[in-house]
Amino acid sequence: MKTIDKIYINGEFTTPLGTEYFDLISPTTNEKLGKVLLGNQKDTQNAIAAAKEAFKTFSKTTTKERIQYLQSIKASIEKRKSEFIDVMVEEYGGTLQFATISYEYIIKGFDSTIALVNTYDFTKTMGESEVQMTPLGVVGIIIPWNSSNGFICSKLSTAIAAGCTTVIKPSEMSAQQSQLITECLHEAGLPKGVFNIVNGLGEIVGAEISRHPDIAKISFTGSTNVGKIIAKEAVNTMKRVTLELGGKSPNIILDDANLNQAIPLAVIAAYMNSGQACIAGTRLLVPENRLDEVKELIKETISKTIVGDPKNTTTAVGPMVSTKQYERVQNYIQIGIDEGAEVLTGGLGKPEGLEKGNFVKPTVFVNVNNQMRIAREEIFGPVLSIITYKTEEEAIEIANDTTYGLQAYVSSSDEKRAHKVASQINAGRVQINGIGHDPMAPFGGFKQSGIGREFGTLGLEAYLEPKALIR
Ligand code: TXE
Repeated sequence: MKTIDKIYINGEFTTPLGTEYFDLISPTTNEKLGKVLLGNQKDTQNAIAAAKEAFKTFSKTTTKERIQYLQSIKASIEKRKSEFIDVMVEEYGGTLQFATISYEYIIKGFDSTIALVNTYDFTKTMGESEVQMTPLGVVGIIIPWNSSNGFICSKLSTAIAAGCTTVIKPSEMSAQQSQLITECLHEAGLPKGVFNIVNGLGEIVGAEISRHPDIAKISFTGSTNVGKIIAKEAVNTMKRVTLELGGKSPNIILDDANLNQAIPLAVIAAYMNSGQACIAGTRLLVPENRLDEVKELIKETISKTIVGDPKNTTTAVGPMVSTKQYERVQNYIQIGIDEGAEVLTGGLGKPEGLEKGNFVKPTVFVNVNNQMRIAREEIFGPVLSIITYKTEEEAIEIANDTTYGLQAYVSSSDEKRAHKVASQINAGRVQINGIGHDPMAPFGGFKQSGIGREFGTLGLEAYLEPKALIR
C-alpha cells in the first residue's frame, strides 16, 4: 500500500495543507493500491505564487539554457523507463503494449521539442517591424488519466521551450504516475518554481487554476464538458486556452479498400488504449455492398484480440480505468441496444474469467444510424459502431455530421482518392491507410473537439505572445 502525501511547490516536495485522501484502486483487480493526500485551494495558490516568481527570471533564459533543461529532463526519464511503463500498467490499467508506446512517444516528444526550439525564430520581421515572440507567463496544465505522464511531458516541455513556468494538476487517479514524473523533474535540476505539481480534485485545484488572475494560459486535455467550464472561467481574466477535448472519429472505408489491411487497422483505431482515447476511430463507415465482408472480418479480428491482464505482452484491451468508467461504458452499450442497434460481437457484462476488474467485452454494433447516441456521444471504451453508406459523398457527409472533429481515418487502395476524401473531412488530423503520430504536425480539434493546436510550430506559438515594435 502506497501513500502519496506530498505535492511539489517551489522546488520542494511539501506536505499539502489539504487533509482529504483519495483512494487509488487497481482497475485490474479492484483492490486498493494506496491513497493520495489531496491539495486544496491554498496549496494551489502557493504553487501559482511560486510559478509567478520563477517566471521573472525563467522568461529571460536563453534558448540554449532551455534546451539544456529539456535534455536533462529527458535523461532523468530515460533512467526510469521500466518504472514509467510499470506504473501506467498498474495504476491505470494501460496495456503493456500501449504503455511502452506512450513511453516512446514521451522520449520522441522531447527530441522534437528540442529540435523545434533550436531552429525557431523568436524574433521575426513582419512588415517593417520587429516582432518578438515572448513567453506568455504562468501556464496551468490540467490533464486527465488516460495518458497522464504523456500529457504532462508534451505540455510541460513546450511550456519550458517557450520560457513559461507551470502549475500542473494531474488527475487524482494518476497520483503514482505523477509522483514518478515529479521525481524525474526534481532530479533534472530545473530552477525552483518552474514546475509545480498539485494533486487534487478538479472542482478544487482545477477550478482555482481556471479562475486565478496570475495564470496566463490553460492547457487542458479532458472531456468537452469540463473544457467548457474551464473556458467560461478563463475568459474572466482573458486567459489563453488550449483545449484538447473529446472525439467521435469517423473511419471511412472506401469501396476499393483492401479490407485485410483496413479492418485490423480499424479495430486498432477503435480499441487503442482500451477505447479510452480521444482519437479512437469509433464510427466505422462502410460501403453498403461490402458490409457482409466487413462483418466477417471484424468478427474474426476481434476473436483474436486478447482482452485481459494489461501486464501480459499480448493483451490488446485492458480494463477501464475505474468502476465509474466501466459503468458508463455498460450504460452506453445498453443505450445502443435500446436504440435498436444490433450487437455483432461483445455486448453487456464482463468477459468470462475477468469478473474482478473493470473489463468490458470489445463490442461492435451494426445497424447503427448516425443520429443514435452511440454514434454521436463519446463513450470512451471499446465500443465500435458500423454505419453503412451508398456513395462517397454520403460517406463524407456522415463523417462530418458530428459535433466533434479531432481525428478521422480513410482507407483506400488509391492514395489520391483517399487524399481527396481526407481533404473534405472536418478534423484536425486525418490518417490515411494507417495510424501514426507526427510530433511536428499540429494536433487539435475542429468544432467541439477543442480550441487551438498542440505540437510543432503552432503548438509552441500557443505559449508565446507576439509583440510588435513599430519603428
Ligand atoms: O474527465 P474530466 P473524467 C472524457 C471521456 C470520459 C469523460 C469523463 O468521455 O468518459 O471525459 O472523464 C479536471 N475545473 N474524457 O471525468 O472530468 C479533472 O480533475 C477544472 C476525454 O475523468 O474532463 C482532471 O484532471 N478542472 C478525454 C481533468 O479535468 C476540472 C480524457 C479531466 O477530467 C474540473 C479524459 C473543473 N471544474 C476523459 N472538473 C480526452 N479527450 O482525452 C474536472 N477537472
